Amino acid sequence: MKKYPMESIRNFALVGANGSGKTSIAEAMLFNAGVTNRLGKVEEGNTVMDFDKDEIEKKMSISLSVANLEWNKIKHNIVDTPGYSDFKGDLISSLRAVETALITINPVSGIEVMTEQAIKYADSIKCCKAIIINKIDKENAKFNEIIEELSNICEQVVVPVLIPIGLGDKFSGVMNSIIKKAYKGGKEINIPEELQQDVDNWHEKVVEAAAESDDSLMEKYFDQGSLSESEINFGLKKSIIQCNAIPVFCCSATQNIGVKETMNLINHFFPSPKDISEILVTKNGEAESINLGNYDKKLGYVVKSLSEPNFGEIAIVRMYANSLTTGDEIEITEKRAKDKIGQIYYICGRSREETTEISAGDIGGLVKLRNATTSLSITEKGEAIIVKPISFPEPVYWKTIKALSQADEDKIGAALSKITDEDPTINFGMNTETNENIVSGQGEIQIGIVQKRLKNRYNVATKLTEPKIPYKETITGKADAKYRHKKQSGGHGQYGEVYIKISPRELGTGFEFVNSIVGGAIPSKFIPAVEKGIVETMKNGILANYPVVDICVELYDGTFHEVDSSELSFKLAAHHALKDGFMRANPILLEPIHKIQIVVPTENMGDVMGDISSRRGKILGMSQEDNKQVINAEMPLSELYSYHTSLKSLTQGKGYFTQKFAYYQKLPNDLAQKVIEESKRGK
Ligand SMILES: Nc1nc2c(ncn2[C@@H]2O[C@H](COP(=O)(O)OP(=O)(O)O)[C@@H](O)[C@H]2O)c(=O)[nH]1
Ligand SMILES: [Mg+2]
Repeated sequence: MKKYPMESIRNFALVGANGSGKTSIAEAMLFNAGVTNRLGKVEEGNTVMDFDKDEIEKKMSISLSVANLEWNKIKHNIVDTPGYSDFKGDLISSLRAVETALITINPVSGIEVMTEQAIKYADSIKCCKAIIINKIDKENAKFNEIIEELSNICEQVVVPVLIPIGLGDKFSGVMNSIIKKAYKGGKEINIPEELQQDVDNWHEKVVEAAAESDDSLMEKYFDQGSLSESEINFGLKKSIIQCNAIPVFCCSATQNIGVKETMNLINHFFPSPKDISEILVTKNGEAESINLGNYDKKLGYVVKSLSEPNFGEIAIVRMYANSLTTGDEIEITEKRAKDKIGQIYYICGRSREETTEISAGDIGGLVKLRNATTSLSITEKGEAIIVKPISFPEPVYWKTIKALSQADEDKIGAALSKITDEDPTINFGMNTETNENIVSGQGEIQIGIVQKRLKNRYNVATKLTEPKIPYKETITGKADAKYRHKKQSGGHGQYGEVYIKISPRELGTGFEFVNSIVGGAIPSKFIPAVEKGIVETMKNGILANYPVVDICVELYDGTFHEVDSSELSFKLAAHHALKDGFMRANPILLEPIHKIQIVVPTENMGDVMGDISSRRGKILGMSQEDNKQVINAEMPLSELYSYHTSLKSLTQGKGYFTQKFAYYQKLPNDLAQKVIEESKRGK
């Protein structure tokens, strides 16, 4: 397999909304480069990138995949990503592995949620951007309107460099605004008269963007009103690399119009790994930037790890500095764990080609590594560097997961830990308060796929149910209580008596035990048993079997018996005294409240606000951002569990939210009554 120097590599990720044609564009590129000899179709399930069984069945990408091709001596590493917000973990991960985000737009639906999120994530890690407006052959496709919309939402200057000749069924070719030339069927043609003005206008824009990248170009542009072709090329590329300009292309992936011209422009204008030598890292926990040119250790990043029985275990890796070779010893920074490099491959969809190294700047696959899982960094021992760190979003969707057959219950943990290794946005763990296994993530589709994979890969059938709420119990009043535990059964008896005062503490401050016994009313050796009796009773709950929190128990008196008193007797006395006193001290249930931030299109505001209040939510503030509203609110967890589904349906999929636990608060009496009754029934 051929090795490419850094300057001959272009790494880019196809990102953007579902159905905008990312997989189809990759397919057309691979076909044009001769990697495939026919143009696969997503609907027919024969594309290079959507090779997974679930992807073929659903006719959409659900996991990122990579492919490579050579175009005019330049190697393109293409990362195709899923466009559903449920899989935004893959979007985030892919952008950390490439120099350029190629954001795909469907010109009929315009700027969608995932388009904006892709732009935002790319900006947050200073990933260069380019945009491709696909599906120009579709009825009602727009171009100029999309450019205008993009100019409004992007911080950078948006410069159309490939402009469509005709829209919808009249789409027949493209024009290059840099060199002012038109192409149809791969051949140069004259620019159609009616489009001459457009090309001239866009050309002006390109020249301005190029001039702005460099002082000397700017001067020349002011003096002479124009720049030479090589100056434009130099300036525009610099602007793109500095994240000051976003070039826009257009195409029809399925008709393969504009794709070759796009590939030419990728060669010319996308940065090579050599062009971006400064990258952000954290080293020993501190944020810093390093210059890869001077960095003499191995540095890489695991874009995605896959463990599919039919496909094997493979980690897709982007090398940033130096090359990885078979036999190398590496360290996975986040786990501080060692691994040894075995076989190395270049990956193209489902197929692989064996090689001996992944050189700096390139992307390849490593097999049988134990620790190299999605989003982790590869370093040398003791380096402790994390590449382009970014946090993955908190879950917005939760389910309790249970094996259908009790025998499989033990298998769930190991199988899920493999599945969650592939996607850091999926979480799995036991909620020790409710004793349930909870799987959580970014949405229904993602968790549905998890369930499917458990069945297909590990043969574990499961059921998903709504998780229980981890309520807690506390009191709002004070009470005095005493209890004498006395038992005489033949020989040795049991005896212990305690007097306690219980009072509420501020929420969140925990439990306090005060021993104010004086004069040996209870011998000190039995005091720990009293506290233990209290703590155990609190753990199991009194009102409705939820743990008791934030109370103070003062042990102030008691009696004992020389022979019959024992630790057990005092534990039992404490248990009964607490139960009795607690019920007389105005017990209440507490429920978890989460802070949420919701982003919705302005036209859905009314419905969304109504829904928040019907979910006992509280609005904390609102602000307008472009054509959207950002709502800060609080919502009880019991209502949050179903919120993802509801918000999606209220906003036709356009609304989204993030959330975080905030605090516990009193559950209203009517609801508390229901919970108490349910708990009694469950007993
Ligand atoms: N008419 C037309 N359809 C397209 C084009 N590109 C993709 N499609 C279709 O749009 C659908 C979604 O495409 P896909 O590549 O899966 O989009 P992705 O979700 O962004 O990967 C598929 O049915 C494609 O055949 C295009 O340029 N023109
Ligand atoms: Mg796709």
